[in-house]
Amino acid sequence: MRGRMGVSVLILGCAATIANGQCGTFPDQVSYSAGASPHSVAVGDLDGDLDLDLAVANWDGANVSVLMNNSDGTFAAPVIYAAGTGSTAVAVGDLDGDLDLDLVVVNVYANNVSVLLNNGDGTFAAQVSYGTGDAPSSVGVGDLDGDLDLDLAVANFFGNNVSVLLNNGDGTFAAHVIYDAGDGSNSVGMGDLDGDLDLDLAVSNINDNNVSVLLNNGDGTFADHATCGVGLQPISVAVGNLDGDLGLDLAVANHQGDSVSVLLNNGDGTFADQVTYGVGDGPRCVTMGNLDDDCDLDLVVANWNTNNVSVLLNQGGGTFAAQASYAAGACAVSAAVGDLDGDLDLDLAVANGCSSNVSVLMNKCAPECPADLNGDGTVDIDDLFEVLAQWGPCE
Ligand SMILES: [Ca+2]
Ligand SMILES: [Ca+2]
Ligand SMILES: [Ca+2]
Ligand SMILES: [Ca+2]
Repeated sequence: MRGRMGVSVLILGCAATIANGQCGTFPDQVSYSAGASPHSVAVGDLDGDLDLDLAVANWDGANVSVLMNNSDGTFAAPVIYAAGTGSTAVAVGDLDGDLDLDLVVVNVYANNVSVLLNNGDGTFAAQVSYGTGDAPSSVGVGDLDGDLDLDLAVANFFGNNVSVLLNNGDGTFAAHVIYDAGDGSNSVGMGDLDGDLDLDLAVSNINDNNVSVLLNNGDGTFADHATCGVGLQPISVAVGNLDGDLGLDLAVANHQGDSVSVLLNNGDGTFADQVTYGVGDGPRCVTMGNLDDDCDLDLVVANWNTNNVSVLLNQGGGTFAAQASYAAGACAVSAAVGDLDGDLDLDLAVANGCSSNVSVLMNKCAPECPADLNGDGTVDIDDLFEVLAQWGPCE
């Protein structure tokens, strides 16, 4: 969630056509125990065995759970590592440059972030914590100063600002530097918004009903922000190229508005007026991925009050079809996208804040015509042969 850089989101190559119906449906969930009040989930290959594992920040647990993929999209029991009080967000990235993925956890009550370095096998060293602003609530990971290591940007809810923590090159971090954002800064996304090859920041401000855009001066310092109006109580922002032209666009989940705002980049880091789309009740998180394999990015929104996720498929050009909703668990609060079962489409993992688990929803292709078993667009004798070929007791 929250616009993590490509470290945790796997965007697959795409095909020109979709065979036999619409992929990007998620009819079934399987839940896995995670921890006490999961609030954030991130995806990455944590143990280096080429499948995607899960990291879950647990608010009441003050810890982070790691769930290893059994290589088939099922997950082992969680292994829990201590973080700080109010663990509300987690992101993954190779912070110390040793080619494995490390964890950063945001601790809202502790006013810090926990960095947990990977031992190389998907186990993690004890946390090292770094101070942030007041009530940190979201983290983005990316190389902000262009020195080839991954830095951190943290949105501070009560601070009304964003903290930038530059990497010392070894997975330790310099003291944070504060930049003003807006009232109730609660989510940060990263991306090169103005096309000058450095990473900029987008911060949602829940009490101002807007998003602040902070452009990078090229050295990991940031200029004064500009703002863009969005919906009521923006609570999550994600960054990606939604319309396929130059310039990264924004998607914002509006908690009170029960909507997602799409802001298309004018190409220079300024944005066109929002277009809003309805989602479920009380959205808490928006993220992006090419779910239906048609070469553009779709939206996934986790809805707290309706215990589900909304999937909005991109119709091309950054306009979106009406949501389809899929059941998750109680108080769905965070969603992450990745190919969890290795079948080359993107699946969903959802953290459920009022239960102690995560939901995994595998991507399914819904047939346009169920009787067209061989997918050639016609129901005919060849489909009957498909049935005869499978004659006998079902497994
Ligand atoms: Ca793995
Ligand atoms: Ca590492
Ligand atoms: Ca850096
Ligand atoms: Ca830039």
